[in-house]
Amino acid sequence: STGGAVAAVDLGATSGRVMLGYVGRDELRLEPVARFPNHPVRTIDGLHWNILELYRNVLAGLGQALHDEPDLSSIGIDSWAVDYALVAGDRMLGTPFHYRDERTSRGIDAVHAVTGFEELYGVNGLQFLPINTLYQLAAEREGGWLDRADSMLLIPDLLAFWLTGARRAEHTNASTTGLLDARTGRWDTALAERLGIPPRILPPLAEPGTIVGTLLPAVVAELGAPSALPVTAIGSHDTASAVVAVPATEPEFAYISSGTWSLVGVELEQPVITDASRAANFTNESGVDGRIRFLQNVSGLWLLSESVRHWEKESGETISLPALLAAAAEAPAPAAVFDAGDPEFIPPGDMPARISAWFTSRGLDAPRSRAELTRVILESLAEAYSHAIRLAAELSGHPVRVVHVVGGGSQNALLCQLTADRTGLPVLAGPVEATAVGNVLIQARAQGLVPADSSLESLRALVARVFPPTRYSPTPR
Ligand code: ADP
Ligand code: LRH
Repeated sequence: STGGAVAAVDLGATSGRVMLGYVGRDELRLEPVARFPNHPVRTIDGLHWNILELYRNVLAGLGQALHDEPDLSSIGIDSWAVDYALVAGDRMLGTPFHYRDERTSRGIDAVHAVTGFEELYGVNGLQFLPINTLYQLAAEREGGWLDRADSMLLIPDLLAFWLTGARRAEHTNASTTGLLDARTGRWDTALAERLGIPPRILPPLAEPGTIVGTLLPAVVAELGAPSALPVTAIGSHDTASAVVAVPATEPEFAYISSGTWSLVGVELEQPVITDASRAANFTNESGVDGRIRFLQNVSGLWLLSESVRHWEKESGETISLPALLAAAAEAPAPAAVFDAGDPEFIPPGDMPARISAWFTSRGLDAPRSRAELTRVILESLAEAYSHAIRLAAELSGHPVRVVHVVGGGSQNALLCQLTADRTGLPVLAGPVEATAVGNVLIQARAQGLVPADSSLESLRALVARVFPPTRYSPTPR
């Protein structure tokens, strides 16, 4: 093989992994090195990520990766979006909050007291979501935390800082903060100032494919790494990396990046920021190579995983996901679906009760068993996908003839089939680890393991050859 190896760190809200990626002209191979759960922790001041535990697992995984493959040429890091640490000098100010923490509701009032949603959307082009970084930062203002900080580092940028000492804001993830101007791609420092967010805490932007820095001496010693090993900026927003690895072979596709959340949309060259896209609550996030991810965040398998978590806590049993999905496939199709994107389903809690209440409060029959509840979650997600794909095509004028599903949820055959049925379009499922694949590919291109001028289309063709997707056709009616 003429290729080389890179390491991808991919942290999802459900689990994290470190993978080795081997890439050459016609070669693409991923080897899992470490996988670890991501359990948030509630303390007296709210819900947090266990960031040190995650970092410990990342270091252990990278050490293992270097043991397995001493010729590693680069490291790339991605995670879920919007969350951050405040940093003063080398010190992290407190433990990062989880985007599902309740304090965001205070931030929404604080932001909208200064600027209306319409004006905000005109700048950042983002769907209204209570989790967006600017609402979180606005909630920190009262505590005086922002005055103490000299940097706000998004989660992948924080880990890159710990590994290299360099403070950057990778562009794709920065676009989820709400503080980036969607047209210029720069921080809107005037907006930040008006919201009481000191512009000095917004780090210089880094583009995917550029070098963030090389490992600090202490990290080199701990990992047994070569001293010049670089951290390369990739699409550090996990969804941006997942979209890079969609195995599309023709341009008229929609994608669903399916994990804890479902991100449903199309890829565009230019943002769509119109009254209609605002009314439809569509987001324009930055993609790799200057592309726009025009999508809607319609909640996701969180609805199911949080239900399972509740049932397991209540009963003390361990629930098998494959068995539950098999039972859901046998359950009758529900007469009605619920709005999977309703913000009332964002906070953690008794999800089965919340979903049942959605039906009973409208005079509808609630699901009567775990299988029925699972079925109605999947039907509701599929309906939301279908709606979002139709809107994405209408609002952007981008035709859609096939739907690609990538991520952990692409293994859910029932959900893929329901998506094909409700959209009336063929669904192509996989790869499961699309995010890590996209992470690996952008590092590989930066390192010259594939030609430096490889387009996303040629990278996607390689993914399609190596990870042929599973096809689901709409059931004829
Ligand atoms: P994240 O990146 O948000 O952590 P993933 O892409 O890892 O999420 O996807 C996690 C989801 O994948 C789980 O919530 C689960 O619903 C789904 N999943 C994982 N394994 C399977 C499986 N064997 N069959 C069906 N679905 C699965
Ligand atoms: C998916 C994801 C999504 C965001 C959410 C916070 O993991 O990054 O794109 O909306 O997490």
